[in-house]
Amino acid sequence: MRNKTQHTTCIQLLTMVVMFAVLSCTNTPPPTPKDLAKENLIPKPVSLTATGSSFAINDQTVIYLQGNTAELQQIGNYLAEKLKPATGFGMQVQATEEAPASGHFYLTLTGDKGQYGDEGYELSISEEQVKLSAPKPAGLFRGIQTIRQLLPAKIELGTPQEGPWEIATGTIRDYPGYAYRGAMLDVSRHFFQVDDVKRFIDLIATYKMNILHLHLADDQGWRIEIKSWPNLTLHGGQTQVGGGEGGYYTQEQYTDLVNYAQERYITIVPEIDMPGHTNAALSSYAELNCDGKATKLYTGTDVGFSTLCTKKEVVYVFIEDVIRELAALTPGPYIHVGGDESHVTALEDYIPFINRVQDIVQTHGKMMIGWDEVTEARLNPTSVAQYWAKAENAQKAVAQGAKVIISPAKKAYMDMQYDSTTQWGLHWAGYIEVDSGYIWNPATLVEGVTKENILGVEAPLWTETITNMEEIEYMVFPRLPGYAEIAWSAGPNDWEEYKVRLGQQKARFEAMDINYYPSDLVPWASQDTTKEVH
Ligand code: TNX
Repeated sequence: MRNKTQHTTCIQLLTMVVMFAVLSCTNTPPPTPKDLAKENLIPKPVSLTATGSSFAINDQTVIYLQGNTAELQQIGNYLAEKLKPATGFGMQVQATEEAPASGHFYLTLTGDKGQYGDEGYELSISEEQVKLSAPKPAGLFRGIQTIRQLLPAKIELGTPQEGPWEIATGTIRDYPGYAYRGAMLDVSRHFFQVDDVKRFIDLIATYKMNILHLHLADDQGWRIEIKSWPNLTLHGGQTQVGGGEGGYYTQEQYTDLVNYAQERYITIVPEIDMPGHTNAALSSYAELNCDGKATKLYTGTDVGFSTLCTKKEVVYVFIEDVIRELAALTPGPYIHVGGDESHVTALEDYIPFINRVQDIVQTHGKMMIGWDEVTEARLNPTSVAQYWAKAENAQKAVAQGAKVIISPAKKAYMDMQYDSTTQWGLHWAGYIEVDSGYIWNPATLVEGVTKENILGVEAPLWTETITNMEEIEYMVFPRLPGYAEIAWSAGPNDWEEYKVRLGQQKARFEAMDINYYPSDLVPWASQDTTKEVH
C-alpha cells in the first residue's frame, strides 16, 4: 500500500516535470488580453464582437487554405507576402482537407452568399486560430485587408521588426454597402508609369475599393495603344501638360495592369473621353476634324475647346475600332466614354453622337458609363451616369432607369486643394478639407437619387497640376480612406468618431511610406497605441 502511494506520487511528480519541460520548451507566453472593439478599422465593419484575448503569429504559423484552387493559393500567397517582410517568418501556404491544428490562419470559401454577397467576409479570431471565411474569393481578399489593420502598423514595413504579432480576438462580419467603390486617376494630363499605377492600385486595395477608373485620353495626351490607329499614341501620346514627354501604355503593359488589379479584386474602368476632350486624337488624325486639318498638340489646361466631327462617318469607324480594341483588353463590364464639357459640340449633334456610341459599346458586350452630361441622350437602363456637377443630370439618369455613380466635385474631387495653402491642385469646386470630404452621404445628396439608384461612389484625381507619385499621394491621403468608408459602410457617418480612427492610421501611412497631408483637423496619434486591456 505504502509502496503504491509512493509510486503514484512519483508519477505525479514526473508528469509535472514533463509538463513544465514541455511548457518551457515551447516557451508560449499566455495570450495578451486585447480588445477587438478598440481597434481602428477603416472602413468600419458592419458588425464586431470582442472576446478580450489575442491570437499570436509565430514562426510556425501556417496559412491553411480549405481547397486547392489556383485562386485560393494566390490569395494565400498575397497574405503571406504581406506578413513575411516585417515578421521575418516563413508564412507557409498550404491546402488542407480538414480544419487545422492550433496556431494557424485558416482561409475557407463557404459557397453560400447570404448577407455577405460577392465581397463580404467573416473573420473569427480565437486564441487558437484566425479563421477567415467568405462566399467568394473577393471576400477573402477584403478580409485580409482587415487582418492587416488588426496587426501593429509596423507589419507594413519591408524589413524584420520585433513582435509580438498579436491580433485581438472576436468576430467581424462585414460586407459593402455599395457595389462600386472607386478612385479615378487621370493619366492623360500627366502620364504615370506602370509602377506608379500599381502602387495606386495597392493603396486603394488597402481600403477595400474595387474600381480603378483610368482616364486614358484627353486633350493633352492619348495613353493607350490602339493598333488600328497607331498614331494616337505615337503622335498623340508624346507630350503632357507643361510640355513634358508624356508616354503611353502598350497593350501588353495595359494588360499587365488589368491583371495586377484583378489579382486585388479591382476592376479597371477604361475611359476614352469624347466627343470633347479629344485634341490628342484630333492632332493625330486629320480626318477626325470637320475641316480635315490636324490640330497642334496641346499642353495647356483649358477645357471644352475640342470636338470630334460628329457628322463624319469616319469618326464612327474610328470609335468602333477604339472600343473594339479596348473591350478586348477589358475583362470588366464597363467602358467609360466621357461625354463631359463638350462645349463646342452643338447639343443637336451631341445627343445622336452619345446614342450611337452607347450602341457601339453595347455591341462589344460592355455597359457604357458617361459623365453626367450624357443624360441629355437616351440612356439605356444598363448605362451609368457619373454625377460630378449637375444634380438635375443625376435625376435625369434615374428618370431613364439608369444607375448613378456619385462623384460630386465639391466633395469627392481629390484634385481640389485642402485649403488655400495647398501646394498642388485646383479649387474651382471649392477647398475640400479632410472633414468636408467625409461629411456627406451619397444617398441623400441629390433629391430623388436614393441608395437603390446608386451604383456606388468614386473619388477622381485629375492631374493638371499633379506630376509625380508623391504629389498623387499628398492629394489622395488622407481623404481616400474616407471615400472608401463612405462607399463600404454606406451608413450615417460621424466625423468626430471617424477622425480618431483616421488619426490612428498615421503609423500605417508612414510604414507604407505614403506622403500624406497632415491636416490639423485630424488627431494624429504619435505612435501605434497599444490596444491591450489593462
Ligand atoms: C472638370 S470633371 C473636368 C476635368 C478636369 C477637372 C479638373 C470632368 C468630368 N471634367 O476635365 O480635369 O474638372 O478638376
